[in-house]
Amino acid sequence: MSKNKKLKEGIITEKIAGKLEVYTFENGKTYLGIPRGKLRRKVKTLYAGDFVSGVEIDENTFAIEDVKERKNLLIRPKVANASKAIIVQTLKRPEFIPFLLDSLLVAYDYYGLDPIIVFNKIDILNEEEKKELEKIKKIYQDAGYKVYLVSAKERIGIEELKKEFDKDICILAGPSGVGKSSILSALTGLNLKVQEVSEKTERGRHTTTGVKLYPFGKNSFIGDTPGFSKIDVLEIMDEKEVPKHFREFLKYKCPYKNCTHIYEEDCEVKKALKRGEISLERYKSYLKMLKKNIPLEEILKD
Ligand SMILES: Nc1nc2c(ncn2[C@@H]2O[C@H](COP(=O)(O)OP(=O)(O)OP(=O)(O)O)[C@@H](O)[C@H]2O)c(=O)[nH]1
Ligand SMILES: [Mg+2]
Ligand SMILES: [Zn+2]
Repeated sequence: MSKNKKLKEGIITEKIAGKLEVYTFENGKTYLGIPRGKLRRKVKTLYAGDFVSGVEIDENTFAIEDVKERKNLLIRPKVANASKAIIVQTLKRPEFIPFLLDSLLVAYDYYGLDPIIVFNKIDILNEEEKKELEKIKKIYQDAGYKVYLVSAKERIGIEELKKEFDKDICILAGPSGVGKSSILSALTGLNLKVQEVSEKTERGRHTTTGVKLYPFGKNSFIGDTPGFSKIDVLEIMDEKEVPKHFREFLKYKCPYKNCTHIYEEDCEVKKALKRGEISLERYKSYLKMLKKNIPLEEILKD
């Protein structure tokens, strides 16, 4: 690096086919980022969300000299240093899958992100479905999570949701077709690419193909991310970690230090489950995450 050039601070906002986009904080300009050989030997790969420093080579190119140590690196979606995850779901189109939401809540909590739940597309629900969604909302609120019901299309609840994007990097995550890009467009006024959910399968079409961070407010970013429909928490953490990230379990003190809340007698979580204080659906997700093929009746007996 030439000695007379001052290092500039920036952040990787996008990575497409190995090409990095760098946003510089000084002037909010974006460049094609080229990591120096020295840096490439230090860290194998850079991801969206990585804080970097380097020099402007020309109007379009930025040589990346260094990268800050990461606070975290999510696998799904692949993004570094996120502080908050806004998990987007729909009751229908596509159909709500509690197990996926529950797995995401565990995974993001484990990474130290603050997970928030958003149900989008409330404009397409009939009265009965609205009631069903209210019940689901209550389950998650009682478990200890914030839940928003919104419509990106009708701009319902978007202003309230805006207040949640108050950290340096907030990401929108969830299955394909739930409206992550649509919510981002509604929040920012940008016009991102969106696509109809398939009528036949009721699934999204994976319209967003990579993570992209958009500047939002003062030095904060919202990440649009590709949809995904599977996550295995045991690929991320040890099975002993899983119960620590079911927020409603933490309210109960079991007599055993590392209670699995499955096999132990006198388990306070199981007692709460029997009393109806913990949702059966959530507990079913817990067993499934741990790949325990135990029928609920077995747990609830006596
Ligand atoms: N009725 C209704 N449709 C919506 C709403 N939000 C999004 N959509 C539609 O849902 C479809 C999918 O929206 P996207 O924003 O592309 O969904 P996505 O989550 O970004 O999907 P991927 O990029 O594939 O992960 C589009 O046809 C949107 O117009 C909403 O609030 N109401
Ligand atoms: Mg999208
Ligand atoms: Zn227990």
